[in-house]
Amino acid sequence: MAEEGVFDKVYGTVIRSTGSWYFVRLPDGKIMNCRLKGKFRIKGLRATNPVAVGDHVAVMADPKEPGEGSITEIAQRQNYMIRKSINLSKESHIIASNLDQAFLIATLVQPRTSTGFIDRFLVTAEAYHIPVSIVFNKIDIYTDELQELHDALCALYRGIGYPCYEVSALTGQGVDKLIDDMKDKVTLFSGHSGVGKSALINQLQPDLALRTGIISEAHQKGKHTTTFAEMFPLTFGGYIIDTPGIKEFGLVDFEKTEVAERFPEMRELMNQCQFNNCTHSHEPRCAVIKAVNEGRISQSRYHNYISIINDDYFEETEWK
Ligand SMILES: Nc1nc2c(ncn2[C@@H]2O[C@H](COP(=O)(O)OP(=O)(O)OP(=O)(O)O)[C@@H](O)[C@H]2O)c(=O)[nH]1
Ligand SMILES: [Mg+2]
Ligand SMILES: [Zn+2]
Repeated sequence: MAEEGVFDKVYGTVIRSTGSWYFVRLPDGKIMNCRLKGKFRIKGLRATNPVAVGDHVAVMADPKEPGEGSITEIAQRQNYMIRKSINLSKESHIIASNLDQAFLIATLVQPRTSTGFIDRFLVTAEAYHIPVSIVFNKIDIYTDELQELHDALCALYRGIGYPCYEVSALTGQGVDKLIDDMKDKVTLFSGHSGVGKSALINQLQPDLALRTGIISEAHQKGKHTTTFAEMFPLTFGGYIIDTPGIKEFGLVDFEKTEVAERFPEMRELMNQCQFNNCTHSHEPRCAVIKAVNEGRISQSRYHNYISIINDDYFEETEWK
């Protein structure tokens, strides 16, 4: 008689994916090392990774190999963050799924995070109503000039409704507040390579001892120290997902007319435009253009909006 339960389906959460193997955390806390069984194509979604960290999956244990098994099903995702590479491949990649919130880690130097990058990240998160906070890291190396820029950016994004944090993974400044707001939640850490995602996580939870990189002298950029996404439990409650640095944040299939809905400050005004299919780019009596001219909508946000609807990705060279 077959041992009862051996072939039963168990549900778990993907906590790490290296391409061919997936680590799945089971309800009893044990980790099962799984492969995919069968094809996992989700209708209408072309992504390079069929299964992402955060996915809730059904697994079946391999009766011959203890600790190993296969993923047989993916539960519907509550939400996910996805981006498209802007090189020729134009591949989409699911960064992580089933998130309570995302922290966009940004730095003004070493490396510089542009508002174009920030706004594309925010627009993607808005599609699934994933709350985003912007975490400005490396405040310990600010000059007076950078401090001024920082204050202006925090005022801008807080004004729109995005919380901003000011932290230093090096000195630990501001990290307590992050801990308060991460408790009992699944939080994604994302941003360019070298902004200090892993260093910050080490500050929050030193026993993880994640590998952190060095910033190259020549490019002032990081070198992709973290190479795959991974979810870690936090001793104070909740989970954190560390991810590899992102170079460009390309947007995945979107309708031109939908983009303004993902800019909260534009969303508020759109119904006052003369045309209900207004793209807020050239139309007469456009409430958004009027607000930009009157300084109620920031130039940089509008500039990034236009670059998104024109689908031309470029990094501004100057802060606007
Ligand atoms: N001065 C200063 N340096 C920092 C701070 N946070 C991180 N660093 C340094 O920045 C470098 C990159 O940090 P990482 O934590 O590896 O960056 P990351 O975002 O995880 O990079 P990837 O894994 O490549 O995506 C390391 O040399 C850190 O020591 C900070 O608050 N202040
Ligand atoms: Mg890292
Ligand atoms: Zn308009």
